[in-house]
Amino acid sequence: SQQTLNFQQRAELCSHPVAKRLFTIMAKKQTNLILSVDFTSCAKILEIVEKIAPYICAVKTHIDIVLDFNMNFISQLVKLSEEFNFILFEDRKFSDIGSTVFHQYTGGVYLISSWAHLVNAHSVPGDGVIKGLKKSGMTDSRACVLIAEMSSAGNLAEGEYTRSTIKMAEEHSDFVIGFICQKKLLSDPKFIHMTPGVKMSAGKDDLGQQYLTPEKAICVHGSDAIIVGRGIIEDPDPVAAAKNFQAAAYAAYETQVE
Ligand code: BMP
Repeated sequence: SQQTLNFQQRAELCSHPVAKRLFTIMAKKQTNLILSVDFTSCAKILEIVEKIAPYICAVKTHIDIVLDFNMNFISQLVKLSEEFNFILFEDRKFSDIGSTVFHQYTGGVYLISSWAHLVNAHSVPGDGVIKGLKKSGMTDSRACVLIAEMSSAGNLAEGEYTRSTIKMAEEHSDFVIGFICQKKLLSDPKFIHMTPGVKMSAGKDDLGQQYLTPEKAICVHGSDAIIVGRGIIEDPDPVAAAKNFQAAAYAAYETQVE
């Protein structure tokens, strides 16, 4: 899966501001590493993000696992994302009818649309889920990636489901900028492929997660960016671990471009 365009060239092709910004960051900071900061305290999240920020293009949150959530925390996270130039990606996995999703996105405690540049959604409800997000997200120039495949054992996102998800993304390319997937799905260089389930060695956890290496995800499967959680946040030296993932993933990307 030779990808001839580099991240900078892909940034130039993109008209969506979030896609453009993300590819620009990846080129400028030389990183296709997304940190999945799955801690449950604001202080721990901010502490690790501040240290690892130079080596990442995006921070992926699970905001609903944070025990002491507050909007001041969000202000600090937004400030870090501006200072260190990375995208805020809330891994909310929206999966309901459009009307419900609109409220989950814009309201409740977390006010996700007010701070998350990028969110993701399952395609299982049909494209109403995208329309619900677009209703607010389009005006704020936010973006979404669709979950076309999953890393977990026995998941149902394959075959016709994945193909229909790709079609849905193409039909909503004014808001959907790419995929959560295990491999490259579309040759259109404007779409970004992000792959979770990545560690330095292949394997699994005891709850169904399955891991690929950065090299396999990018060189063999043709993905663009890796999403790493425990491989970094549970490492005794998370900064060194992040540097290793950044170096491995970026070197893998460099073998794929001219
Ligand atoms: P870890 O690297 O610790 O296994 O974490 C992976 C992260 O990516 C988790 O936050 C999980 O919710 C997310 N994720 C995943 O693992 N597989 C998918 O298919 C989709 C995900 O969003």
